[in-house]
Amino acid sequence: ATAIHRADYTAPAYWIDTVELVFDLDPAKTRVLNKMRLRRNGDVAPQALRLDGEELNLARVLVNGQGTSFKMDGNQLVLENLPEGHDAFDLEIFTTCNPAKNTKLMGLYVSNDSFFTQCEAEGFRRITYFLDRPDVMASYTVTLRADKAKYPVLLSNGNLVEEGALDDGRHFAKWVDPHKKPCYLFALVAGQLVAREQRIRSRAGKDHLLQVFVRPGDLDKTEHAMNSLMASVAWDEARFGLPLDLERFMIVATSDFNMGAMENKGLNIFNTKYVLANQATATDADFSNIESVVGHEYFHNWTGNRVTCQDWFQLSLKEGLTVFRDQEFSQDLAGSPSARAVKRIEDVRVLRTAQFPEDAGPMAHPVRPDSYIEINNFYTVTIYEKGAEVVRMMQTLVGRDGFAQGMKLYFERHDGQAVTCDDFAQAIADANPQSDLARLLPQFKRWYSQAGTPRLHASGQYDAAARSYTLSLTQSCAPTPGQAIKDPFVIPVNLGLLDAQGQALPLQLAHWNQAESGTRTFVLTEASETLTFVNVDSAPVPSILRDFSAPVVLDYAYTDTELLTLLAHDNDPFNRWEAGQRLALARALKAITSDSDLANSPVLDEAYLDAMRQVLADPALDAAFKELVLTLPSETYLAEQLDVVDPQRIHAVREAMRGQLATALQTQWQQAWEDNRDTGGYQPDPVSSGRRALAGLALTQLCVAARRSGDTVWPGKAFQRFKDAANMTDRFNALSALVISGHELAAPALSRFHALFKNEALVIDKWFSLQAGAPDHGGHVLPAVRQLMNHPDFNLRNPNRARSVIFSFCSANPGAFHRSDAAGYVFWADRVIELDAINPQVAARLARALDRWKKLAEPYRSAAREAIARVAAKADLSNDVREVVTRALA
Ligand code: HT7
Ligand code: ZN
Repeated sequence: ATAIHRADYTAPAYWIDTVELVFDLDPAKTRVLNKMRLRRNGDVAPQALRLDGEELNLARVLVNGQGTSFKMDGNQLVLENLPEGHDAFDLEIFTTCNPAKNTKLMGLYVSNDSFFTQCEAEGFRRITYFLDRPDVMASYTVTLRADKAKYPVLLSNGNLVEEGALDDGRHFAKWVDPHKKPCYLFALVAGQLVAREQRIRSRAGKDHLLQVFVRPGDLDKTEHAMNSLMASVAWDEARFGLPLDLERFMIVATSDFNMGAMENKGLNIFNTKYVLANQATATDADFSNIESVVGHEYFHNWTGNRVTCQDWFQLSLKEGLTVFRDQEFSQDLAGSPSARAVKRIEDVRVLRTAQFPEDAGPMAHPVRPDSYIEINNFYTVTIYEKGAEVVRMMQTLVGRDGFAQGMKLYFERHDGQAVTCDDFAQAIADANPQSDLARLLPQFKRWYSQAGTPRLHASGQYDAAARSYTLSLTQSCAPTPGQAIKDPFVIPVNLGLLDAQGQALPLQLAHWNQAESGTRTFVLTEASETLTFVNVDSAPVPSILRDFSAPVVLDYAYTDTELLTLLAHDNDPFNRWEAGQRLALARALKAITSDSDLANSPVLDEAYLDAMRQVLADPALDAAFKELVLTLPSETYLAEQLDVVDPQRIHAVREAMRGQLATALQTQWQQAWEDNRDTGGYQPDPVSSGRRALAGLALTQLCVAARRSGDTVWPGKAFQRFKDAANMTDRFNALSALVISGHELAAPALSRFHALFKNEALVIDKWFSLQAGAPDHGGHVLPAVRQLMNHPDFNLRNPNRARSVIFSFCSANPGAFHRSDAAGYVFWADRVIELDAINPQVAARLARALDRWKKLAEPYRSAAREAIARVAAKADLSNDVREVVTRALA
């Protein structure tokens, strides 16, 4: 396989204006008649038409109704004798494909006896021969024909213009999409489905039909998705003035899906995980994920669909921007400043535990990559989450209103076009000509071109005599593959100063004539800069990077006293939480890098424990925030702070910290449990879900403490709670408390849970995942995982199920996966190879579990390299897996 380079982009040699597709749907042999109207692109030198196709049987090619000569060049159909000149001509292609055999879940496939499509990024070529690239936008008319009893519902993009009966029990439906679109946004669905429907009227007075399609029996789990969709429509109109541009907007759920969801124009296709929820089967986290994924896909209707990407290197143009929009949507819906901060902390946690490692590993790439072998490997946390941070920094630099103006200009300029990240940044800057963004745009765009996480080193100096405070800021960024040297980034630094008692200090730079209160944004552009504040009455505690104003690692040698002040008093909730994490991190790192005996030398000291007691007991703090502060940094996050990683030591230290926190704060945990155990009638709002989260953590900690002391009361209470719980969040939290604390009641609770929910696939995924992700006691998890794979409910072909067992173990359970006997890595290699033959996209994601192998201590490092090399030695690997393992070994 060869790499594709961004610099090689050329415009298409032909345009496709209209596409008429007729599908005769049959699982084993679907016939596809594709009639296109094309014309040459006059801006490009005359050349042959090369159409992409994959796993298709070609039966007929006609040009203007006549047979024509053609040749195959690899997967491309090449037509050389096309009409000359610039007149449009008709091209008709007839192919067949086999959806029932399509285990890759790209193109047209069968799931639970229904037909679905997935065309992004390059799936349309598995349906028909086409110019499968995002800058070719066409008008689509689609006719679906199928057996009426088996496939009563026939859906495609746009408006239903005709339907009726055919011979032999078949029927048809004809759909016309009023909007031009790239083929990656094409979709069809056919099957036995039922819909929740809602009619809405927009602010502009237009009527729309919203529909959520699911399998019969699941309708009672669609209310939250529908509410989320209605909220999304209202939010995009209110915040950005972007209305729904379709008469009908449909969401369809399928249980076989490679990712979370897909924004096909007017016909979003979703993984069931991000649609189906009721209080008995879904947790608060599920409810919240559904809200953001429904929002995300809906927001693509403008950012991605109305304005799309020129080429796949621009993927973050739509994904980073749309993640930013869904994050803002969830924050706006959350309401209170504290609930907004909780959402921000959760988003930053994802960035730091998944994206920072990616940026430091073999797959590091800029937000706008320069090359790829397999585009499916670039649907990454860098494109999505770091891309969203880049958009967020733009908003910080131009202000919220300025950003809305920028969005308006972006759509005025580019509606209906396929554009680049430069076009987006230019529009935001041009709408704000006086802003720092406009002034610094070329330098700011280094965030798009340079990979790696910058480090921001800060140090402060207080001069009591001069009443001045100097803050020195220095930035650096380590080399990443193919980029040895980095130029300085534009880093917006949100800053506040506190006095030793935690009171906010006014900010006044030497050249300002008056002081400012609160948070100020300072824009760092040089490798090193100094800020000198005057009229500072006492030595300040700096609160740097408030609200995480840039995706960087902040390096400041905080003392414990400073951190305790920030934790107790900072009025930026993000930095309050951050101070607690830094306190825990310092203790964890000290214990990990020492060879102390954890049984005899406690990791946590009284100062830390007391600070946590105060947080737990503070009536002014929301439960959700307390839960975040009391949750220790993850093992993955701890590993990222170290040059050499011993996963077993990290696991042991974190478990010791958890145990100590459990025992030392028992009274406060009990109080937290009593105060929050009953949240009344179930509502998935931020306040009550925060209370359930804290009650859940308290119960786990009480069971952990009980395990240490031999007490049986709390495990008994957890078991009772597990049986009596009125919603899945409480039930699952109680079950997790038993599993995490390793209590013997976990086993009967797990079998009861399975029996109760055996017909609920998404709940059974949780059951698998909890066991595969459980803390390892004496190496028991890997054998348990092997047993789970033999369970009758396990199915490697179903991505959700594969993820619930294999990924939960290999990617989310480092303490169990990294075994000194290498058995975890052997298991990983076997599964990557096995999955690759079924679904390369899913296999390639699993292959990334060992991205950071070079940091591992021996014997892990050598064993991991051997496992990766074994995968790489396999001759017939997919491009997807080949690219990941080759980069890992480089
Ligand atoms: N834009 C969607 C991407 C996606 C996808 C990509 C590759 C293979 C399967 C896929 N399913 C969905 C998802 C999104 O970001 O909204
Ligand atoms: Zn997206």
